[in-house]
Amino acid sequence: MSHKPYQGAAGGWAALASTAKHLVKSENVAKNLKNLLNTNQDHGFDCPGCAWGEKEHKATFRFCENGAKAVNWEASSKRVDASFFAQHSVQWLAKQSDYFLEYQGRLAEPVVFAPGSDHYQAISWDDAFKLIAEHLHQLVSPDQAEFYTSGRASNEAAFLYQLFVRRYGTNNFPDCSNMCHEASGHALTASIGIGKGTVTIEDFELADAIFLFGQNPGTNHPRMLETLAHATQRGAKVVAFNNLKERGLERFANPQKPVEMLGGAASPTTSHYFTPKLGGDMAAVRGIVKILLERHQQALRHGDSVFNQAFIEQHSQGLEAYLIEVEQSSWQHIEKQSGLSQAQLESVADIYQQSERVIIAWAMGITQHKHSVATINEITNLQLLFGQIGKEGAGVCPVRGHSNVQGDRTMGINEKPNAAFLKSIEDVFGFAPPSKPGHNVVQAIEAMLKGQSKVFIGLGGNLVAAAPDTGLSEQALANCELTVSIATKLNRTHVTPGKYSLILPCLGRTDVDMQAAGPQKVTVEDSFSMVHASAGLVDESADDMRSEPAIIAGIANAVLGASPIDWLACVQDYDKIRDYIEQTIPGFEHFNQRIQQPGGFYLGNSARRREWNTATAKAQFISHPLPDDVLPAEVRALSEDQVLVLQTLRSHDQYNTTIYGFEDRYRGIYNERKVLLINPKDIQALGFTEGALVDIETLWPDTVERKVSGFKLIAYDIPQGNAAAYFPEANPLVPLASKGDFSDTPTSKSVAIVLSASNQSSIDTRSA
Ligand SMILES: Nc1nc2c(c(=O)[nH]1)N[C@H]1C(S)=C(S)[C@@H](COP(=O)(O)OP(=O)(O)OC[C@H]3O[C@@H](n4cnc5c(=O)[nH]c(N)nc54)[C@H](O)[C@@H]3O)O[C@H]1N2
Ligand SMILES: Nc1nc2c(c(=O)[nH]1)N[C@H]1C(S)=C(S)[C@@H](COP(=O)(O)OP(=O)(O)OC[C@H]3O[C@@H](n4cnc5c(=O)[nH]c(N)nc54)[C@H](O)[C@@H]3O)O[C@H]1N2
Ligand SMILES: [Mo]
Repeated sequence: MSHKPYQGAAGGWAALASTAKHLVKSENVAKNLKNLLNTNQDHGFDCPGCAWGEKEHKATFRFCENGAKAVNWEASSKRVDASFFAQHSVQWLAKQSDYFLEYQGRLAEPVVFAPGSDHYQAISWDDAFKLIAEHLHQLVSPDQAEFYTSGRASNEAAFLYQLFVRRYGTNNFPDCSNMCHEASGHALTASIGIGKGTVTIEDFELADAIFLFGQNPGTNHPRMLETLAHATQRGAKVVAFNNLKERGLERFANPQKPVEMLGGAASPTTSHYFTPKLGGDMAAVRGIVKILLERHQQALRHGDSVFNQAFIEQHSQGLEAYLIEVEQSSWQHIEKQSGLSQAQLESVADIYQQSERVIIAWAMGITQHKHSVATINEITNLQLLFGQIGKEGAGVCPVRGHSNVQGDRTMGINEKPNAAFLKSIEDVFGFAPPSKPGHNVVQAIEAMLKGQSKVFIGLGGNLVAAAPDTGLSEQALANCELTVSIATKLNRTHVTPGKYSLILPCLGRTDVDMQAAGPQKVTVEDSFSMVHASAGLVDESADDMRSEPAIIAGIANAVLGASPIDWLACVQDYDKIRDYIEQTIPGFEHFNQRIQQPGGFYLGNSARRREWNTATAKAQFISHPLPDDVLPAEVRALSEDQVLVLQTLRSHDQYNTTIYGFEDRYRGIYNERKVLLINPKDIQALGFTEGALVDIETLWPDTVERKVSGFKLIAYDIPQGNAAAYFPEANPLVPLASKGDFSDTPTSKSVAIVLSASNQSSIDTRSA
């Protein structure tokens, strides 16, 4: 049976049992236990799982079930070397599932794919670097190369990488954050002058209310559950807005507290739960503000106020235009788009108004829509009305994904670098970096599709599987003259090579990184702007892997030579890279000293200090009209009546494109990934039965057929008209051209689909 509703709390015994299972599966039990004990502690490594922070890096056990999976996955004892590739052709590998590819073990030596053979073959590091240099030198312009980054890269690797790429001459930095929190960065920069969250982990202990929009912490940020359970225990209100009923947002038993587990007690993680329609959150917030505005206007008549007038006057601009927009939004529009009633939103407004300190957090349910930037501006407007930014226990909190995605941006992985950053590079390194904006993910794929970009280099990640329109993304890479992947595990991108292709195996967060000056540490930044050191423990010296900084330095040295930057010298001792970072990026003063502190140091946040780095030095109320519809008009125009809006999300057993297994325990889905979660009334209305297999097709105004086949219908507690399927299986359905306003983020949480009966079996070659 593939669907069996889960009755337990999130966490608990099942989480421990699952952790044990993953320990055994990686065939490395002793080594892994040692690793887990060192995760996120003073002298261990930063968890390669999510970007949640830690209050104090002191407790004995600082890992969660899914962090354990991430550690185990990396510390596999299995190996993918040249003999593996001699056995398996690229064509054969391309037919295997994502699960199969990653489970072959750690990439162990550099390999090259070249015309004349369908197999990757061994190549020396020097020859690999030379091949890259030849290709990059051949390009007519540096803008014909794309330099992708995934958010696991350390600060040191990311800084060196951007320095190399800018010295080479382009700002083509497509990165995972273009598909992730781009809208948060854009919207917050416009609203409050800094593109990061304003809260610290301590603020969660002080908040009277925590609002969570479009986030599934039970799976994706499990360490946050403890924070939430603790908040509800001390009487704070935790209000979730989620399109689905997610178990981790209801109850939590802490697997690290045996007493709680023996007693079978589970703490509630939320006090209130609302299930808006996909893309309906902006309307929901608009409704809350509309209610509070009416209360405010009433209060004014009695010489009182509901909004924080003093804050608004001293710190903000743009209120009037915004309030006109709010007044013009009709209740009919708000209720229809949000799927929530005025009465429900009244109850939320009550909680908001009664709370002295409010945090609003969000993740992909907010950022992967067409109107994501507008939604985040709207959330920020609400916080500004009440002065809920820049005081303890309050603020805005985009909960980041990859463990160092925020740090990578701080280090300059940014296709649109600001002038101050570029000036700093010029001052420190004595060359003028390019200022013309480069490509983001969607633009990079488009440029490769057109044959304009010819070289792709990926510092981690799995672009082909993570990007929208899988068929087009595969074509884009196949069009390239050279594709290069710096990676730990085999994935779909590696088996979609360009004419030439290199796989360069690198060390991960959990590995010992030995350089001339001894074992090295790296640094990362979490969602709360805390920067701390991380040092791995697993000795991989038996294999021919190199660290990310060493690989980048090798490439840079081959392409640019040793002047004006002596790349190879930089990696002998990463203190040197950190000295460069200190000289270039504000906030990193005494970098090498400060990372000695347990738990690291706080980078600071201007908005938290109520310094608004906007053009007028004020926080901005930014007004957008509510979209008429979450789908663009030209898409609606295509549809008959039976269109559903689809979101693509993560199961409990995956890390992005890495599939650990086939259990989505909290959602009660087992042994199956090709599923479509759908309201039982929709199943009936569309003439299907539960468990039936369907083909799913996208509605989009072009001639490309976007279709996946043999997905099983699962009746689920989800609003009518909405559906959900797993990423990356559903990525072929997301049109490349369907992207967020201002952010260009693929709209992975709002895809218009229609269903038809399938004659395919649910098992295809890629999913077993
Ligand atoms: N174990 C594990 N941890 C991870 C990851 C992983 O894959 N596995 N990925 C990492 C990364 S890179 C990221 S970005 C984060 C992702 O963390 P999340 O954002 O939690 O990831 P998703 O699975 O995309 O979940 C989106 C959630 O939002 C809800 N949702 C979707 N659309 C809407 C909407 O329109 N409105 C509302 N209110 N809710 C909506 C969905 O029901 C779902 O609960 O996690 C990070 N941590
Ligand atoms: N439809 C749909 N698409 C989405 C999303 C969605 O919700 N729906 N989410 C989007 C989001 S939020 C994100 S962040 C992207 C993720 O996009 P990516 O970051 O590109 O994808 P990952 O799956 O995290 O990358 C996994 C690969 O990274 C490599 N790797 C792992 N650890 C390391 C390391 O330490 N160093 C190096 N060099 N390589 C390493 C391994 O080879 C592994 O195969 O996907 C996006 N795509
Ligand atoms: Mo992400």
